[in-house]
Amino acid sequence: MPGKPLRVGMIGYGFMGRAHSNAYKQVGQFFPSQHEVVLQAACARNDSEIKKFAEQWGYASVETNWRTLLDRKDIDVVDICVPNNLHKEIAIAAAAAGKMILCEKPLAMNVAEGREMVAAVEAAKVANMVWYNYRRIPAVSLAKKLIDEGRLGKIFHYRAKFLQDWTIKADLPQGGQGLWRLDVAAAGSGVSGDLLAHCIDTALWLNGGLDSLCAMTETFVKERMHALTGKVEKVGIDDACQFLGKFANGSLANFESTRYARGHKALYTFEINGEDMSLFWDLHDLHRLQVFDYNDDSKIRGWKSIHVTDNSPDHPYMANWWVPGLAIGYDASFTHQVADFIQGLESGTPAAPTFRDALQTQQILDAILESSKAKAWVDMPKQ
Ligand code: SOE
Repeated sequence: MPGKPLRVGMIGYGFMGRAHSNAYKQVGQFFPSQHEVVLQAACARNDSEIKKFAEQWGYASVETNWRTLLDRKDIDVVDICVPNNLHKEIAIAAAAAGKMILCEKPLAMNVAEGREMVAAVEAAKVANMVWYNYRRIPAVSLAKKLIDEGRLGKIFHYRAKFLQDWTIKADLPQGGQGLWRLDVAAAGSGVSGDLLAHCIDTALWLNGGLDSLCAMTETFVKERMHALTGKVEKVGIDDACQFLGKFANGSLANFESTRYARGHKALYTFEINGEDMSLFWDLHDLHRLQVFDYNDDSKIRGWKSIHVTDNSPDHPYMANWWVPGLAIGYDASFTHQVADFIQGLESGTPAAPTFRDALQTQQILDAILESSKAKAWVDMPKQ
């Protein structure tokens, strides 16, 4: 029997539009629920591109104006997959129209915008979530389980990096399709909001809140041609970013993100060192969690590599996939996020990160830019 329809209105059609659409298509097959996801409409200004996208992914209709999409009675949930400078306006209007909202990360351009978005979804009482997908890679979710079971003991260090190398060329333009991430007016920030935001979201989830930080950012290429104006313009984003900090649990934070690490495409890694156990995870080897357990018999003690593919409840999400030993990939993290969102609707306990949860990441992102500018430590607001 078909479930209750959850009719999606997708706004945007870039890389993330594809990642999310793929998740909507997969979720019902692997995570059956009382809901049935329906790809109802895809929306973008470019009529021919959005028609192509809708046809490829199976959306039933297209719109070229997001306000028209929000007016439609046959849309239950809006997916905001557009540059960061459009998140706030669309989210606030979507909340007013009573739509549920799934918003691409980071939540907003800055904390002030993020607060308005939180207020809007909470006043309208609409379900909401931000696409911080890496929490839902089974090996990362297993790390959460081990931490929650208290196996690490006191945590001393949390180290995370997200390294890429795709903007090294100085003649790469800023702005426009795909390259809006280099344009501060569209993105709000550079690698801090685009890459480090993922590391921060995972860290807050695994290790709790951050009390203070001291950051350094750098813009290596100071001017780039702007694809929309055709003029060479100042680059306003951070090309690289590092910060030290202290978590509320007393552990020390060491974070780095860059698009100038030649040879690295999407090297997201984190390592957590506790009194009894250390954990290490690497996106390039995403189905493995490296574990060092000091409580192991000393004769066989050492780093072990857990292949997180057992279809038992011990390995999060894996019971819904194939048979033990067979890995799933990056795309599955989005499928898990939709599955959890639906479960949140059905159980009444909203899936995280909600807009309010993601505001905490936004506060850290703002503090990074503030600290770097002032060359000073910044205290985070008490949560
Ligand atoms: C940038 O290249 C990017 O696509 C980010 O925008 C995504 O959030 C990240 O998951 C992968 O890299």
